[in-house]
Amino acid sequence: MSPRKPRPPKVRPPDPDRVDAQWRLFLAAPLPPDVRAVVRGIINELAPKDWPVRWVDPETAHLTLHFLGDTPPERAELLRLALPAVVARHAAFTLRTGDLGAFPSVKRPRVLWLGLYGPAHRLAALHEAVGEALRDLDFPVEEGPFHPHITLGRVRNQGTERVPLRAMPEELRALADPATGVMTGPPAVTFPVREVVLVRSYLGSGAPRYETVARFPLLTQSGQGR
Ligand code: 2AM
Repeated sequence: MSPRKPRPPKVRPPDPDRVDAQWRLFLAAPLPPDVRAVVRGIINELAPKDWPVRWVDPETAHLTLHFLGDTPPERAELLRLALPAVVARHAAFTLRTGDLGAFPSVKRPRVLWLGLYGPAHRLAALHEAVGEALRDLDFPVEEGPFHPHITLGRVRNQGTERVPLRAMPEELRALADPATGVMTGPPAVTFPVREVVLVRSYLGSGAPRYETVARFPLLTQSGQGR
């Protein structure tokens, strides 16, 4: 009998339940149910267009502040210790939902988003302070301008959808007011930003699953940071 040919080792995707697994983390402001309902409404309206877009689950829509990526769990612990004081120095504030748009542009859409209005300086200051704390802890922080938005969907490279990617810019433009070029969103919903959450995301074959691993309250009138 001839010796069996050794099998090549199996390559498995990293198992997020392994004790030494890295945590894929990001920091975000959570959205209340009425804003998630706005997100759901927009997606319900746009999904029948059959664009090559992977729509988000409205239940987990959020406003990303910083994406941290794969992080050893013990480094997440550092964030749990450092961020409460940083975030609590900022007073809670109110934002409102705005118009629709695309990154990097309507001509080359990769991400479809719902914009936000409100005290941009408050949000920018919070984003900057958290970014500085992350840098102090040697976390990678994305440089460049911060464009606060709620992601609605991400464009796939190639879809099996009826409408190909190349038709999207024109169809997006058709949604815009011809005079202003603005893709007007649904009536504005106002919502408070009262906390920043540290979220672990689990990637799989379907939509990512998100788990909030820490909450950092902003300062509220009671002075309790909540
Ligand atoms: P988004 O809010 O613009 O969609 C979790 O993946 C979150 O982190 C997403 O909501 C996503 O941004 C944000 N994010 C930022 N940079 C990312 C990157 N390089 N890879 C994956 N997600 C990123």
